[in-house]
Amino acid sequence: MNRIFSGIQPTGNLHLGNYLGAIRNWVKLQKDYECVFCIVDLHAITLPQDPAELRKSTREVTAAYIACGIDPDACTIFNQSTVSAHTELAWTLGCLTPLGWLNRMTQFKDKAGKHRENAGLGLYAYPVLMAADILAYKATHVPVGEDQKQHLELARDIAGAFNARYGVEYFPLPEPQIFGTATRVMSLRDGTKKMSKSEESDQSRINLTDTPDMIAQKIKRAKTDPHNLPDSVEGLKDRPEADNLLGIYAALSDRALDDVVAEFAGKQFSEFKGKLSDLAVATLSPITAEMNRLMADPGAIDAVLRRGAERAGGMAKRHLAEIYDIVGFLRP
Ligand code: AQP
Repeated sequence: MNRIFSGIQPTGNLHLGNYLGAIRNWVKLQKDYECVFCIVDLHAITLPQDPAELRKSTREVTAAYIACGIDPDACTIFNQSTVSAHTELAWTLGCLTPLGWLNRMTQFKDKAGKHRENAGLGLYAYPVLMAADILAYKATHVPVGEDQKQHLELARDIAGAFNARYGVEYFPLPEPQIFGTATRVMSLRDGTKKMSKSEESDQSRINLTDTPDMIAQKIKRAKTDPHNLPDSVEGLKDRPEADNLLGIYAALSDRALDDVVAEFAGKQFSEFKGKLSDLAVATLSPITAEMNRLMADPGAIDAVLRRGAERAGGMAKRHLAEIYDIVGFLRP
């Protein structure tokens, strides 16, 4: 059976982008694939994190996975730091990753900003750890949002470099799976910027923990432009905010973008925003309620993670032993 690996960083509130670009797709895939879903806490510390918040977010992301419909009995759910094979394999893979490949990664450039010299080695090496996450399970498919496409291409290159260096066909080349109309949900304050957990303004995103009132307020205040809504998808060109809001509507209602554009053609933003708000609340409220219920019992969440760590750890350890044999490490 084909195997999926994917993960989310416990770096703050999960938002609509994480839901539409990632988790919602995982829910649909779980019946057709063997699934390994990780809470990537090692990636989280590539930027400074408060330890107590990191622990809380790790449980919160776990609760979100389950509340969105991931079945913890059928899928493996665990936090990355509990399986040491990720960091061990990252070293082996790092030794065959040319710096030139890493220098091309746009996420590093974005996150390191102008202070590149002060950025940590971890932030720079992040894509190698991500390759190790995927390859430790010999995953064949990786469902992600559009923003992770470049990292995934690098993971494929690294898998190919390992196979070529050792003359083996050990790693499958993992296929990216980028689905739907909301592969890149943009900020509500600026339609040219990705909706992100680490963006300072909470008004820029809809969090999975927001109340219906908060969702409605954020959509009401979302940036727009002075025109009415267009009557064709081509009319969304150079109108990033309209494009984003209509794209969110299409994704939430599981409809094609042109269908949604036709429905709201010529309408004012205010009317459309009311409908979008109702749809977002109807979709997210049951998830928020279930997350709150799950978060009230941290012991049960930890039990899911413990079970997941055992399963994931067993699989990754077996693969790591095979990899070490290929590399030529003596295991006396
Ligand atoms: N805006 C988005 N639209 C669509 N998909 C998105 N994803 C993230 N943002 C969007 C997808 O969510 C998964 C998990 O992402 P992550 O937590 O590993 O980190 P990220 O991509 O860096 O997300 P953030 O919110 O921007 O986190 P911070 O601010 O901490 O860096 C991935 O599949 C991603 O594609």
